[in-house]
Amino acid sequence: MEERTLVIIKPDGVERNLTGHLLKEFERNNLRISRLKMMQADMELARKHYAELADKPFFNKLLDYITRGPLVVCVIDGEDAVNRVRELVGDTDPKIARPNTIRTLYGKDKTENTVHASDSVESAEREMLLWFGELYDK
Ligand code: YYY
Ligand code: MG
Repeated sequence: MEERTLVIIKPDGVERNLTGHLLKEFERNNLRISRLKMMQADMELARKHYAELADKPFFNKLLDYITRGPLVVCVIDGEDAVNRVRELVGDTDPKIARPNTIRTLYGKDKTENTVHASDSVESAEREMLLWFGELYDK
């Protein structure tokens, strides 16, 4: 099914000049970038984005990291886009992700793992509204 998903190139990716390379990885895999912006998240936005993790011991560390510098937020479209993007991005922990995923190749650790990708169509809708302030038609 044709889907849309939200992808964020996180601060460690932008800091290490990986933005162009990572965007190209998605395009190379026949996924389409339909929205794109660079911005810095404030604490309020970061807290909303990661709301489901609020009770985790790493929550404050995660908020400090995700707000520390510019990030690139995009909407990516394509057939089965949510799962295909998650496959390209790999496991949360770069150490256990499959070989050749973005996180195995570039992630530093379980927090600084270079890219965010929505985990479901419902999460994607919520996150697109949060980051772009618009609802998308199905
Ligand atoms: O969806 P995904 O990003 O792969 O992982 P989540 O379990 O949703 O966690 C979101 C985010 O939280 C993860 O990308 C880094 C951070 N995090 C962390 O800092 N430490 C952990 N032990 C687990 C997750
Ligand atoms: Mg997640």
